Parts: sequence; C-alpha cells; structure tokens
Amino acid sequence: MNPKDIHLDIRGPVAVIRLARPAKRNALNDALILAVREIFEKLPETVRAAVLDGEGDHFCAGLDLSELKDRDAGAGMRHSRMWHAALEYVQSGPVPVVAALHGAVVGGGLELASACHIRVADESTFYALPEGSRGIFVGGGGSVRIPRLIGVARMTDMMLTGRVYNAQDGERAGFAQYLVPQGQALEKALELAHRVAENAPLTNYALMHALPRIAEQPADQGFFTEALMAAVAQSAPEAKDRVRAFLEGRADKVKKS
Ligand code: 1HE
Repeated sequence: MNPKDIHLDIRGPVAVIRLARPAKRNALNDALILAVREIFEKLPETVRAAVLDGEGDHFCAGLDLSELKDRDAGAGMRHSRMWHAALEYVQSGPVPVVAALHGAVVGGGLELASACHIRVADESTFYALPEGSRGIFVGGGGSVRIPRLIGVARMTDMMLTGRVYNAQDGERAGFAQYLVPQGQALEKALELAHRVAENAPLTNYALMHALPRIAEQPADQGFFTEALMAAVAQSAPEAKDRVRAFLEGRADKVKKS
C-alpha cells in the first residue's frame, strides 16, 4: 500500500482516520482495506473514539474495481472474508467510530460507513449500491449491516434498480443519523467523537458490544442480557462517581435541544 493512501491523526482522545486516495475517489484496493484494519487494530490505548473520513470530493467509491477482473470463485470468497475481518475491526474494534460522509458513499464505501457507529452526512452526500449494475453482489458485510439501517426492501430496490439516495432522502431512510450543511461533516463528527470520548469506557463498550447482540436476541434473552450488562456497568466505580456528581449538583442536567 502507498502509506500516503491513509492518514492517522491523533487529536487527544480522538483518532482521525482519513482515506487519502482522492485521485481514485478513495476506492478501496486490498492494500487499503488491510491498512484500515491495521489502523483500527493498533489504535493507541489513549484513544477513546475515532472519526473516519475521506479526502477529496467523495467519501469512498467502494471496491477498487481494477482489482476485480482476475479473481476466480475461491479467491472471491477469500477476498470477501478479508473485507469482513477488516470491517469487524471497525465495528468491534477498540472504540466507537463516527463516519464523516460527503460525496459518493457507494458500494464498499457504504459497507464501510455501515460498520461505523454514527454517520454524519453533509448535503453533498449520495448513497448507492452499484454492485447490481456491475453484475456483482455486496461482499463487505453490506447484506448484513445495510438492511439494519434502511431495511431489506430499500436495499433490494437500490441493488435491483440502481437507485441513488441523496443526502436528505438518505437521512430520512436511515443511512445517517445527522445531516449537516456541505463541508461541515468532519467538524460535526469531531464534536460528536469528543463527546463520545467523555463517556465511561464501559458504557461505550456496552453500546458497541452488548446492544447489537441484544437487538438480535429473542426478547426474553435480550432482557436477561440487558440486566447482566446493566449490572456490570453500574457496578463500575466510574458509574458511581458520575451518579454521585449528578445527585450533588455537579453534573449537567439534560437540556431541551
Ligand atoms: C475507480 C473507482 C472504483 C473511481 N474502482 N477506480 N464502485 C462503483 O461502481 C463506483 C464507481 N465510481 C463512480 O461511479 C465514480 O467514480 C464516482 C461517482 C465515485 C466519482 O465520480 P467522478 O466523476 O468524481 O470521478 P471519476 O472520473 O469517475 O473517477 C476518477 C478516477 O477514479 C478514475 O480513474 P482515472 O485513472 O481515469 O482518473 C476512475 O476510474 C477511478 N475510480 N471509482 C477503481 N470503484 C467488498 S465488495 C464491494 C463491491 C463494490 O464496492 S462494487 C461498487 C464499486
């Protein structure tokens, strides 16, 4: 991989990871997806939250199609599993990840964004799954993660018809939790990541690792797992300190937005 194709910038408790291959619209070749994995795997322990963004006019144009042409079925399977492993480090790595989206968020770029925990999109953002029209299928975990954001019906429509969602419709459909004016996604993502970094680490751990599992469990098992996680979280000294601070008037109240 060209080391210039990805940047890591540690800003206090927040790591900013930037795809930096703008001439190819941040298309993800094997080297770059492996570099994404390595960066998340090796984040310093001082980091409490991360921001993922892309240099240039687009967040990410997806899989680097120039690497696709020579692969047979076995290599295709291994390639997809390699993406799964890499994006698992984004979703289940050390810290919550906020994606700062703009321009194209397409194909594998949308799969990468879907592995993040919060998505902030600016008004230039558009979402598509051109795999359908390229004669291929998603391979980076998209068929698992994307329906959890927007539903199976919308994803089916996108892949069958090539439908492109603009930023506004995309936010309504559930791709992004925040929509901001053009050029402001990184700023907003940094603000959110610094806020996330202030949480008790066990709370962030529960949200990353317990919540998605509980959401997939039958209700009875989910309630039980929730009770276990709640008991573990509230027994941590940091939780007790934070609750005491509120009761003694030293912590912020919840304010109407
Ligand atoms: C690429 C790629 C790419 C751009 N692989 N080289 N993804 C796609 O099918 C999306 C394909 N890309 C596009 O539709 C457009 O490039 C964009 C809408 C993202 C941006 O358009 P634009 O006009 O700004 O850029 P461009 O002129 O199309 O591209 C600039 C260069 O980037 C050009 O190379 P150049 O050498 O001629 O300058 C493009 O060839 C190159 N480029 N996108 C390779 N994707 C785990 S499985 C996931 C499966 C998928 O992701 S499939 C979907 C792939």
